[in-house]
Amino acid sequence: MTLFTLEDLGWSEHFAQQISPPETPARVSGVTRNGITALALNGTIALTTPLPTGFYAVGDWVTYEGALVTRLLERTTTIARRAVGDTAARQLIAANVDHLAIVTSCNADFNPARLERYLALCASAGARPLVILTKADLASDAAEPEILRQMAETLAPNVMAMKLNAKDPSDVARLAEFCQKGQTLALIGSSGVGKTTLQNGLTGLNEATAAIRDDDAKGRHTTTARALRQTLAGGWLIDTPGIRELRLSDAYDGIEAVFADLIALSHLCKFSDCSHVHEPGCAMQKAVEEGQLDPLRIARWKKLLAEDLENDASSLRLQKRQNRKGNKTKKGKK
Ligand SMILES: Nc1nc2c(ncn2[C@@H]2O[C@H](COP(=O)(O)OP(=O)(O)OP(=O)(O)O)[C@@H](O)[C@H]2O)c(=O)[nH]1
Ligand SMILES: [Mg+2]
Repeated sequence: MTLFTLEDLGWSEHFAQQISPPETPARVSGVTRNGITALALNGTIALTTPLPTGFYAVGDWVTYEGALVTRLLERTTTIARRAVGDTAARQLIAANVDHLAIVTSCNADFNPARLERYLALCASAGARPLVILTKADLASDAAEPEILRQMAETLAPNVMAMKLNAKDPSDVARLAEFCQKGQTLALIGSSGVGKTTLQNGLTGLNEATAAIRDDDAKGRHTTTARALRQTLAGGWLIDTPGIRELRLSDAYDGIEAVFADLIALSHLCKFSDCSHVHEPGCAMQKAVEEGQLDPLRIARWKKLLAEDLENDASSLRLQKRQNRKGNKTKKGKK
């Protein structure tokens, strides 16, 4: 019995041109250390992989034969971050996502620097960003959610921000247009902001959610695995575990896209190597003086650029270390 068509699963020309008969595609719906689950035309299948499973992301398209993955198809978008710990490795979060919903709540979680970081990740992945401000119903000042929503829309070009109550079905229905047939929406953000609450509203599932802690309003990291689920609107949703601290990986393009306003201003500075601190003729300082630009935005941009440089340096160090190890192994074999 056929449960899905490839189009139902989000298949498109981009993937069709990568395979030829008799290859059979399936879409990755879950990844564990030991294997992956995928959605095929007749339902969910368990697959083993020739590569470590960390090479696959929820949302990926693969081809398979029997119970073995034969090929990973080139992605349209890759949502990835720098792995936790002292490593330059990239950790995959999701793949082939059309819209990335950056979820934050109208409480202490709202933080422009954090949102810019997520927006840079989204831009470097090539996905379309959405900022979702949950818990609008809990705001102590009724005007605050709208103020935060408008602020979120100023943090990068072409960002749409929505404020809502994730527990209210009519509010959640506003997100259905981003996860209709063939469309994939991923939810990302800190723990406790309401990602799974949104997922449950959009899919009709009843996955565990948990109240945030009373003392610091932080979440309890209730969701522990990424999963691809079908929405009531006929599309796909990827819920993800809460992120403690997002570190960007290889995100220079994304940072440039988010801070396009500052880059445009920097071209107007008198000196091409202006540091935007004290030089005469600095267009950024002028914009600050005229009240057109928040000086904190400049500071946040510089911080992300510095972090990106440091990431490049540590990736290079990692690469060199791996090359040295490789050379030693080769020598040992002689
Ligand atoms: N009043 C209200 N409560 C909400 C809203 N969104 C989420 N909550 C509550 O906030 C708590 C955390 O929600 P979850 O959906 O578990 O959060 P999460 O982002 O999935 O958290 P992790 O899985 O830990 O990453 C739950 O008690 C939800 O009921 C909202 O918009 N309004
Ligand atoms: Mg959750």
